[in-house]
Amino acid sequence: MAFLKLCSLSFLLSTAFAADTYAPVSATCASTALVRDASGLSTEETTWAESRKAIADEALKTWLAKQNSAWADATTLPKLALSSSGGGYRAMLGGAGVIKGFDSRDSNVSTSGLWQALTYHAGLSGGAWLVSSVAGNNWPTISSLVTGLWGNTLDETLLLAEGLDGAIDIAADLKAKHKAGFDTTLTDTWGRLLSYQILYGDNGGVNKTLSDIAGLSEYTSHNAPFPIMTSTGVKLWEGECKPDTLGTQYEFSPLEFGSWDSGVAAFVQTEYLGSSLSNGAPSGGDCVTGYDNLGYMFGTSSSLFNLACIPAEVNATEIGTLLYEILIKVHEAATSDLFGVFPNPFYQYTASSDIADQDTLYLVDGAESNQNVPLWPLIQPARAIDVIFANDLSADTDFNWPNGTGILQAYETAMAEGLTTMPEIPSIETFVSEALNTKAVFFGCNDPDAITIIYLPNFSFSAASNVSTLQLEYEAILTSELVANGVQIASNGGKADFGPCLACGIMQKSGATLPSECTDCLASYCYN
Ligand SMILES: *[C@@H]1O[C@H](CO)[C@@H](O)[C@H](O)[C@H]1NC(C)=O
Ligand SMILES: *[C@@H]1O[C@H](CO)[C@@H](O)[C@H](O)[C@H]1NC(C)=O
Ligand SMILES: *[C@@H]1O[C@H](CO)[C@@H](O)[C@H](O)[C@H]1NC(C)=O
Ligand SMILES: *[C@@H]1O[C@H](CO)[C@@H](O)[C@H](O)[C@H]1NC(C)=O
Ligand SMILES: *[C@@H]1O[C@H](CO)[C@@H](O)[C@H](O)[C@H]1NC(C)=O
Ligand SMILES: CC(=O)N[C@H]1CO[C@H](CO)[C@@H](O)[C@@H]1O
Repeated sequence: MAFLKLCSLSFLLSTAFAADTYAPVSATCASTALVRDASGLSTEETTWAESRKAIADEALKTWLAKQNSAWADATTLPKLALSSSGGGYRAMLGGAGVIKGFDSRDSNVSTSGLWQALTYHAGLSGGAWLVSSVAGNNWPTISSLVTGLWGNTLDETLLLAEGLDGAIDIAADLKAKHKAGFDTTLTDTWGRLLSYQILYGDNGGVNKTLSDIAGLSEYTSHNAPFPIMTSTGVKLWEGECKPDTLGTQYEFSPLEFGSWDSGVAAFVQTEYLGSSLSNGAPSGGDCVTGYDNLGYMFGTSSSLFNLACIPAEVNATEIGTLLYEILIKVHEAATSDLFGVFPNPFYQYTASSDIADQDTLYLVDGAESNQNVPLWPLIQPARAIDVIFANDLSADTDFNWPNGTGILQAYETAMAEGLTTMPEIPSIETFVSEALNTKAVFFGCNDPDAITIIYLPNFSFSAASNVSTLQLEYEAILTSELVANGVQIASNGGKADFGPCLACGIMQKSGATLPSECTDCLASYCYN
């Protein structure tokens, strides 16, 4: 009897705890400027990235020396980044395999050690789940995530992840956010459910925020790459429900949320998202913290509900019905349910001409602008990145393989906006006819002004890795197989020349004199 009472008491307490931690809370504003123009990097990011690069350089030197002793004395080392594409769990797990194949703590293939040499890691949609699971859990190895978390949590469908109790807790979370005066949408429900699979911690890591990552030990010791997620803006106020290929691209990191694109061209401190601001200053005294719940942020990066445009149509899908069953406990269906909503931090902000009149921003999956490989944050000149590993696990073709669309769109948008850091990317026809989507290919080797993109597409080296984006249930064995296949994607199927040639491709961007062995291999790996 007493035991039962204790149980129900602790259940009630944990429910109350969950609700309290999901709702944003009032907090004193930072004394520093909350909003700034997108005229360069923030001081915090600049300082952090410099410290990170120094550590990454040492790791890169170690890796290079293993490829060719000629690199032992390399001095000018390029800045490296990884981009993890969207594509649901297929992308999360295949992308995880690529991290594993790069991580010297976790594999012993030709590319092992490159994870330690990265300064940035961007992810979108399924890739944002990956970035969040890795960074939000303080950068454990992929193997430990598979055994400690994903192997169990992906085994059940998302819809049943926590059974009825989970749904009750989630409704309580949403109600608390609603009661605190914030709109709640399907993205809240989606992010909360996914969090049980992606984050460690009570109630699906409910108390984790994106800005908290800046306080984790691996971050403060500059031991891991800087995490960024992307999302696309929708001008709902103009009657738009889906963005086009030039939709505003937002990025969010532990430090900042905003966009480089003209019309927004500003960033706000992530920790204070949700605050009521006008022209960059608090308009109501106090600020708000906790709006940047990590699940809500990766939920926003993977929020596709707007594709149906109408709540009733979303409710007619299997996942939509489940999410609405929870959301309807909070409020009646509304069009804003189909978006990740954010009180506009750039309200009345001079630089943000396209959105300065709006009190709310509506954000959706980063791939809705067609850039399923998140390159946009990484090709910004301010970040001065030299080499990007672009891991493409898109399902472009009828059989769920990539066909180059994601990186070609990044190139076309970069051209349209005058960004010359993006190397030339060939047409889809060329991608397919020259099978560029089935193996590692280097783009931009011979263009000194452009970044070199090391394209690492999905290929079924050891598993049928073209699992549908809509598959929401992964048996533990499939999870392991997709990760193992990702290791093969990282190392180009274990081809013997890959490590040494990758070293040539990377070092070519530093302007170093290349050893003679590089000539032939670059001719075979470089597209242009
Ligand atoms: C990695 O593999 C190489 C070659 O197979 C071997 O010489 C080396 O000892 C291995 N390193 C580790 C850490 O297992
Ligand atoms: C979240 O809660 C756990 C206990 O469940 C605690 O250990 C951790 O420090 C909390 N994290 C944050 C960021 O508040
Ligand atoms: C969703 O559909 C179900 C079944 O048709 C219906 O009972 C429910 O009221 C709908 N919910 C919303 C929010 O439209
Ligand atoms: C390439 O992928 C896009 C979707 O991303 C698709 O619309 C197009 O039909 C595909 N083309 C080929 C030739 O596979
Ligand atoms: C995976 O690809 C193979 C060969 O390209 C194809 O036969 C199969 O139908 C695809 N599976 C899915 C789920 O798309
Ligand atoms: C685009 C594409 O289909 N790429 C390849 C992915 O891997 C499978 C299996 O090896 C190939 O059949 C596809 O051609």
